[in-house]
Amino acid sequence: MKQISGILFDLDGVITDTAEYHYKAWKQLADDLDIPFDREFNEKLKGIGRMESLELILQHGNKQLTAEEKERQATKKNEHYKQMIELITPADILPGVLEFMNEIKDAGVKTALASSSKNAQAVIENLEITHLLDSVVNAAEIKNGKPAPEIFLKAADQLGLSSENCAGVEDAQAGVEAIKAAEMFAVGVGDQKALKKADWVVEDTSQLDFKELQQKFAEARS
Ligand code: B16
Ligand code: MG
Repeated sequence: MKQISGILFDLDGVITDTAEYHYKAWKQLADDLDIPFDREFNEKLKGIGRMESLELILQHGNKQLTAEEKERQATKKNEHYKQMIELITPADILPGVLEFMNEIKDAGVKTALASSSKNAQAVIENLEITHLLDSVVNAAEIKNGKPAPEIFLKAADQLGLSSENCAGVEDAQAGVEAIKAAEMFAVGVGDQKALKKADWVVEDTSQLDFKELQQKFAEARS
């Protein structure tokens, strides 16, 4: 049976629900700029970097800003987001995730964080899970964000593993596409329809199970 050697995690929406804080911070920015913004539109921003997200919001509202003003708005959004994540504690880890990560460790499988967020380090420190991650990709070093495969390829590389032996876990469509573009096994967390490109979709994090993942991975690689 083909064994998994590495599991690469997205952060927002997989390990913890910082997606909600991003939503609140973008909503505030959109309200300030008189741009309509709802949860449906917010879905498009999941997994997408800060400046790319701002561009999508501005396009949506038919607004044009100077480069300087864009920088100012993005910084303001980030300051708001940083205030919210200061309050994160281990109680904010999504259901089942800690058990899943511990099972992975016990099985001797390596783990890495492949989050597009430049605030990921602060979040994992507040969640107290740094010891459960063998490697963390620095989002600032990534040139082509999700759906490009770069961040997942970099995570595998940092673990010294090749793509075919890795699985990635994602809640966003752009993230699942990035995992598949990296030729890895993709686990989607959330809506089956939205994440249809994933190799295995679970409704929520409480359904993540290492033995089941290993089974599905072996079937897909046989
Ligand atoms: P920051 P992930 C992504 O994290 C979020 O899903 C996305 O909404 C956010 O815009 C992006 O990080 C950048 O975050 O502004 O903190 O650098 O899902 O890849 O863990
Ligand atoms: Mg995510």
